Amino acid sequence: MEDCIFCKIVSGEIPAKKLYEDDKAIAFEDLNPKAPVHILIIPKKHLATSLEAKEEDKGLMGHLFLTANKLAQEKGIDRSGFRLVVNCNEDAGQSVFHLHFHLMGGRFMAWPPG
Ligand code: DGP
Repeated sequence: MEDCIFCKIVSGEIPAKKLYEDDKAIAFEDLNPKAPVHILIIPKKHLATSLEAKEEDKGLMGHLFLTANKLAQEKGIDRSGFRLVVNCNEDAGQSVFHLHFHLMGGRFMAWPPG
């Protein structure tokens, strides 16, 4: 989608520190990390928010989840623990309107989140 930062990362127009890529998804380091490990996992397909995921995207959603698990294991934060966050719309603080999972770990995280 035109004017979407994450679509531009998918196309290679904007550089990113990519950690994973396949035909459906990519993962890259967050530009402003909030934890020692802070990775964004995104579908290549443009979905502005998690609310746009439809029945046909069920497999894709599962794929993003399993990709997060794989990266958590690769980064060695699977045993210590990690958080997967999807911010949806304004109150949650979503700032980039292309669906993304934040994979965060490597430090203790308080609950509830602020
Ligand atoms: P959210 O607030 O949930 O929409 O998170 C958006 C995240 O995207 C935020 O943690 C910063 C990150 N981000 C924004 N622009 C870029 C970029 O151009 N490159 C990378 N790697 N991350 C970005």
